[in-house]
Amino acid sequence: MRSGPAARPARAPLAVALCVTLLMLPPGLCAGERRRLACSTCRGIVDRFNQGLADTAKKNFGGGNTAWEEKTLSKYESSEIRLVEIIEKLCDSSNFECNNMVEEYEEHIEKWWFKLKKKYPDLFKWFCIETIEVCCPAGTYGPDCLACHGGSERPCHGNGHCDGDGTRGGDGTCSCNKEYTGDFCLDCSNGYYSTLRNETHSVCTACHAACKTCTGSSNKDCQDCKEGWIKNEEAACVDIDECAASPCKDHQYCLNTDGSFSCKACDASCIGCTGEGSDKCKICASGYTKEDERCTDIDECNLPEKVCMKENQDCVNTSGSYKCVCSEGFEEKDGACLQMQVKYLPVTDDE
Ligand SMILES: [Ca+2]
Repeated sequence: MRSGPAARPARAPLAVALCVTLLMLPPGLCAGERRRLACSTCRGIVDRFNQGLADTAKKNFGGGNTAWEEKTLSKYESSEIRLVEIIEKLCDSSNFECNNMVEEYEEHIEKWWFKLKKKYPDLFKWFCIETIEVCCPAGTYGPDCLACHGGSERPCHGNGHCDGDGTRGGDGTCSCNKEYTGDFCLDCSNGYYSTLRNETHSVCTACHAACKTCTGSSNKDCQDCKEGWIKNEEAACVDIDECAASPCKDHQYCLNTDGSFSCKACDASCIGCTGEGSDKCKICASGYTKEDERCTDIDECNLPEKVCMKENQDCVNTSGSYKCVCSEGFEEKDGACLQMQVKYLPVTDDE
């Protein structure tokens, strides 16, 4: 079951909003949208009514089963009190359309409650479709509830959505699911092929990833190859190895993928590379040297020749380089490492 008044027709919510708010628009333009909205409002009301029935049933059938209680309850069951309780909760106070509809047709709801609900237990059908005529039976559309394209039994042959289905709006045309196309959603879209087709049913199945269009499931059944694929000697669509043409930049390596390729950055230790990682460098970047087929960081601080020459200076090795920093207790001043001036902070009471 659909929940609450939010259950609007999926199509054109913006158009609905525009038509509801911009009343200066030509009325003809919005009539269809207004009719869709009216049905969705009515459906929301019936949903809330049924919710109200369930809520009041729970509330009042909790106790024992003495004769007195049964009599009182059965009286409550069809009482005006219960109806009023339910009607009060049919619309959120901010829902103008809903409150309007309930106010306009409250007498009908009362008549159904007191006289007709035994004979017509389906409130949606009685109220929304047959009495105030804002909805249509499923599979039909428009002011006169005509059958959707493909018939009211299985609109759009079960492969799409009928415009205005179940409302007094729309034009009954089909919006097909992505696998299907055509006025009746019987034909297969590009990238799909037919696995079943008879008078009433059509089933389309996805082609192989290599095909743009196809007649079967394998890459040999392609009519046209998708971009990034090419026909081989056996007339099968196979991946193009774009990397063979070296399409990437100097600091990148090429990664071939099915139907495509990508350029990825080389490791920081490389100048040029053939793949991911420091073992795929063409040449090692400065600060790195080849060790066990890998470009490995040079520890400049451990070289026989000292690299940090100044007095009171330490060497710190970094990836691909090194830094010279002043030793602990020394600070840099005018390019030299000088003893730090220790400042004594005034001691406060808090500490
Ligand atoms: Ca490729």
